[in-house]
Amino acid sequence: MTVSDADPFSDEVLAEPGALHAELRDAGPVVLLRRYGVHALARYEQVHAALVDWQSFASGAGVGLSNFRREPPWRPPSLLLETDPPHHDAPRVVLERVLSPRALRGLRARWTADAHALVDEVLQQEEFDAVPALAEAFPLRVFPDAVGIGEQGREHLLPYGDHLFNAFGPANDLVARGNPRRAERAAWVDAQCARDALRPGGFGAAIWAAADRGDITPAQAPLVVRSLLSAGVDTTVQGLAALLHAVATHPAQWARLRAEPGLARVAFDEAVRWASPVQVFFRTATGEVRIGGAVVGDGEKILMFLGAANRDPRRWDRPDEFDLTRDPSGHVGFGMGLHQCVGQHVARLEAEAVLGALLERVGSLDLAGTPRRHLNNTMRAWGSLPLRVRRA
Ligand code: OVV
Repeated sequence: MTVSDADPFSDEVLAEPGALHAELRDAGPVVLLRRYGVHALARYEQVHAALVDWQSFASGAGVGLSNFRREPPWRPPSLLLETDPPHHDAPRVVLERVLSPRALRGLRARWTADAHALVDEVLQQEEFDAVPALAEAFPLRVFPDAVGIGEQGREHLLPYGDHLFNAFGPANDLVARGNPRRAERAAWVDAQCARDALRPGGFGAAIWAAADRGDITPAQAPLVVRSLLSAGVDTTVQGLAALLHAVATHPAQWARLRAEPGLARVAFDEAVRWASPVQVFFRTATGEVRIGGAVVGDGEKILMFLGAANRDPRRWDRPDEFDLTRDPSGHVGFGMGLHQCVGQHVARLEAEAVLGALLERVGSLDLAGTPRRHLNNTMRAWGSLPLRVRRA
């Protein structure tokens, strides 16, 4: 089996992972990362195959580097992300219903109006940093209200998510920096998940209503709410940031969108493919698992490079181009199979609202300075994205 001494979680690789991704894809269908003692998949074919084979590639021992069979998780495991069938299924069905396109219908008009209001505020200036001003501001304006949590303490949401996504990786500096406040932030998040903390009419209340019907137990309900607060903020922030970066650096694609605003949804999915805001997740082998002629032993961790799969030239033509004429469906930026992102309709609705409002108001947009990465062990993120806009 091919072996690599590379560290995918070093600052250098996190900032610019493309070269390592190409190296790992070309090295073979599976590569042993000696530094961490894990097997890595970087080609689309093997990443896709692992994602859809939950029997061989389990999530129940955690989807980070840490193996819950050998060390205790830093927080009670997610009932969605860090479980396998059959335990996974009841919470999944409940959340699928709560976040279904049908259940979201009532939000579209309000979120579109909210996006227009935000974009009008932001466009008071010709230059602004699109990370705080749009990518963070919009999800924070609409999503906590949609879940139904209180106003106090919302500043914990982004750092909680940032630490959570760091904690899927190795215990490096990024994790160490989040550790001092992680208990405080986790306690705040957990408190928001209680029945009494959640306003009627929101996603949180809908989850508790499912517990009242017996679809999940009352003990499961707060953990399902926690999944919304864990997975629903940083991911949409960075999905939006990826989309804004993509259109700001591809003027021809922006012009195409202006001519055909109905392409907004494709633009978001192509941005998720192109940038892969969630770069990696792990699985754990259940028994001996064959991958491309190699055998991975029982209980061993397997690192899936979603971002590398989404740019694998074996699967995509001109993979490094952000191109609205391609069909990005089949990308693994939302995962695939049983655990595929349950919140993707929420993410798409947010992105459509923001991009739609921008397309109505903005003639051209360009980078106004050098964008800055925000390093995270799991997410490919922007910390700053200076934009210059001209109104339509
Ligand atoms: C996909 C994802 C990321 C982070 C947390 C969770 C899910 C969760 O279910 O808590």
